[in-house]
Amino acid sequence: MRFETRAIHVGEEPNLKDGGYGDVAMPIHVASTYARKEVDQPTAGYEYARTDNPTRNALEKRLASLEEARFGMAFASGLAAETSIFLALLRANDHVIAFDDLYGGSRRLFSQVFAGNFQIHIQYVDARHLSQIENAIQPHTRMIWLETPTNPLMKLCDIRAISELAHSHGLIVVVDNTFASPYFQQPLKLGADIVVHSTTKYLNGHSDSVGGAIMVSDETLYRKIKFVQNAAGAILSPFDSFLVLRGIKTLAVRMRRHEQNALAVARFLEKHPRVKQVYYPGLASHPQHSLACRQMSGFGGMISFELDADVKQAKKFVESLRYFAVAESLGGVESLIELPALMTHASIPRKEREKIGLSDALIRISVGIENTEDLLEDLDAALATVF
Ligand code: P1T
Repeated sequence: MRFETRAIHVGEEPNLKDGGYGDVAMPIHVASTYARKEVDQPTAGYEYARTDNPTRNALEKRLASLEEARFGMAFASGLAAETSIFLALLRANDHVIAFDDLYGGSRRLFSQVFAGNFQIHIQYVDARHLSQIENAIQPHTRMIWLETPTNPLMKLCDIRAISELAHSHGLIVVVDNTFASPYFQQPLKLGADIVVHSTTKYLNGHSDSVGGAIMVSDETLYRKIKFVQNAAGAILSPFDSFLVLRGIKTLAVRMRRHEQNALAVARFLEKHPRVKQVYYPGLASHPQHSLACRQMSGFGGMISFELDADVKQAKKFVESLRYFAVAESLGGVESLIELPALMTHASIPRKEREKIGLSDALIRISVGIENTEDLLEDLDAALATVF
């Protein structure tokens, strides 16, 4: 099965035997527990819904198939998935090398919870440069944590080269693949060990569910993380599992349309005289455009940019738009816009933001799948209002 077919069928095959009804959509199994005929023999393998639930298991099978992984696990949020990786694989005094441009909530979790309370040492480096990762490796280093493209500055890192370096030192490579989605990038195939997603974004795609996912092929890693999924219990609910199963069916068509609109918006912005800088890996002007062409099969729907303006004017611009809601999050069918320094990345200290080039006036767009002309006209009109 190719990607589009797996996205519709895997995990949701109609059951036409054993008294099955032949449902073409997976039922939402709501039971919290499962009755047994015999005390020590769970019926049909299910015991308690934190451990396993048929609706969540169906989604987990599909999630694995999208990244061509052997195993998938669904969590209550992207950050719950990230937390489960740390709990499963790291101990006090371990050292983690992380890309310095990450979702603000991930940096907050790493710096304020795991470094702050659990003595896990996090070192942020510019992972665009392999030498920076190489120089950061220490005897206690266990893991390299990457986003590519990054949130919000759309920087890329070379997953294959970093994985080769990491494995020569016995390190685990984690890639947060939320921005690209498995439709445009499959990190496990490039050598990464673990893929993590916020399913809140493209995988669900409709801004109506918060969730997270982990995909792995190594069985030892799977067993450790699966143990924590049950032991710590940050699982995705049956209803949210249903929503994500449903959302994924249209992932391929949505991603192509997100990209088509994003390319049009990026080109429009790049040509506008009051736009200083556009960060989109699909533009030839992006410094890592050739890496994007090599590593990704498409460039996605996320763009960030700088107006030739101060924060006040940037705020006025985003508040003047008609179709772009001013909101955190991304990856839904509707276009969203925000100022990362004041919203999604406000928890990162200003000095740290400045170090990575995240200015107060940076604007980030999650380009939706609306009509392209409507979006361009809206942006044009808002720019005219400000300037
Ligand atoms: O929100 P949650 O489902 O817990 O996912 C966290 C997360 C993880 N990784 C990336 C790359 C993300 O972008 C996010 C969440 N990001 C936003 C809410 C945002 O607006 O950037």
